[in-house]
Amino acid sequence: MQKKKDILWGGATASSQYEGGYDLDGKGLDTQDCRPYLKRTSDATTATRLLTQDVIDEAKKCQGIGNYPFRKGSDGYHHIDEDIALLKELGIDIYRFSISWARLYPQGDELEPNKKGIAFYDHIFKEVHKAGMKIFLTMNHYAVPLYLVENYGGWTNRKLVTFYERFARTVFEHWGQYIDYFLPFNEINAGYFSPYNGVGLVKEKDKSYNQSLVFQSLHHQFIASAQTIKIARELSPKSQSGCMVACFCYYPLTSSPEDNLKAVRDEEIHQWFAVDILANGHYPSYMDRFFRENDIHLKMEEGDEALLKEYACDFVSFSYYSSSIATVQEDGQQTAGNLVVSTKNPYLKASEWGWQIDPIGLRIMLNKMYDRTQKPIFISENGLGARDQLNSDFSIHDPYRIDYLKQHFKQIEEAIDDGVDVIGYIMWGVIDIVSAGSCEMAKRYGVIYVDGDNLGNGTYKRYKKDSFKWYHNYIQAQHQQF
Ligand code: BGP
Repeated sequence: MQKKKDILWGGATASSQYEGGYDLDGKGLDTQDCRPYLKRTSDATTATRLLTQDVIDEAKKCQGIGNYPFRKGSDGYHHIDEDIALLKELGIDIYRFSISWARLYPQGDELEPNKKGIAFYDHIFKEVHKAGMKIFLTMNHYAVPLYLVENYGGWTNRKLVTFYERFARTVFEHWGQYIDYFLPFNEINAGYFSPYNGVGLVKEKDKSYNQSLVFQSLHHQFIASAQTIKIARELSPKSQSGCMVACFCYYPLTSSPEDNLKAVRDEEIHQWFAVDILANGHYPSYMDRFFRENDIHLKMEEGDEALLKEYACDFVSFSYYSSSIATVQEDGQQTAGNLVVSTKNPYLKASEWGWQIDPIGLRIMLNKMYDRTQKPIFISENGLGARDQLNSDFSIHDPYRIDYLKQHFKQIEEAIDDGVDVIGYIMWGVIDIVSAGSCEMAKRYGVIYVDGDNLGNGTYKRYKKDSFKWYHNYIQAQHQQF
């Protein structure tokens, strides 16, 4: 008899990719507001991930949206009520969204929050709750207040732990009663593979990243994550705390022992280390060798290890889009951000952005993560980025997205039957948002289409894609089985 389980079905946005209103109601500039749209080039992803001082200086000169897609996002700022009503109609059980740190603390180091920022999110929490959806909160989803980057060096500075704690306390004092699940950070391992996105590290021109700075920044985020869980347990005892990593699901390119060892090491260093620290409460032993071989000497403070141990998270989560290939062969590799990846898997088709479509990889990741942590698992991001077409009758036919979702949902069923304790699934970009990696609206994930382009032009009207009704019916049918 197949093992089945009723899980939560949801959708996600992120403040810097959805809200827009980048300078409204006192919001300060953040790192995402400084990322220019680049004509798609082969290294667009790598290029847009790099924050250098000249990129910041250029961005600060621009007083409007200009060439900065995140400043407009999906113009969510002006469509909140309409979007919440659409999500309610969609029938999702849970809505994942994030808070713009720079909207609550424009500089990041203030003692008191921005009152208009509080009012903005007060409305969102109350309306989502009123619409009957649970809340999965991402406290911080990439965007670091620019002031903290320029005046403190981003997360390289331990002072950010204090500022972050203040931000967390504000969030849980005001909205702890509405929060069902939360993540202190989105894809906390992004601090490794995309330091600009993750830890607000300004890259010196023509200098490779300083690994010590990257891992010291990550350590500060781990401490901030544990402190946030401590605050949440005090102010929002019913909420469940989580950690989240981007999962790469590495396959060895060949059956050679060298490629297999590379796949193990790549998965450890690119994703598992963050899970082992935040879910299991300690630095794993394999990091000792990595730190030694890369001459990394972490500075820890008295009590750090005890804090990580005491405030390990309740559930684990991950984003999954595609599997990757690990190999020691030089020619099989290319870089994206700080990551050396090889993307050619002859057994898989890829999206227009080269992301391989591998539903079985999702089942593999679910099994691996559950075996590793024995903690309940939320799939906090998954979906297909594609160039959807708005027709003259305002229909959008996206059978490719329905097929992608169908295949991945089948593998979630298989994983549950494998014995994995899956809590829920959250579709990324349930409303079209600006793509984080390639900085463009053209890469659409949603079941709800937003009529805007890469440079902020368009009506920003919302239209339901064919996948909207499909996802609605799928969720209803799932719940009816139990
Ligand atoms: C993850 C981010 C999301 C989202 C997703 C899709 O890394 O958490 O913010 O962007 O990737 O990637 P992209 O937007 O580059 O297509």
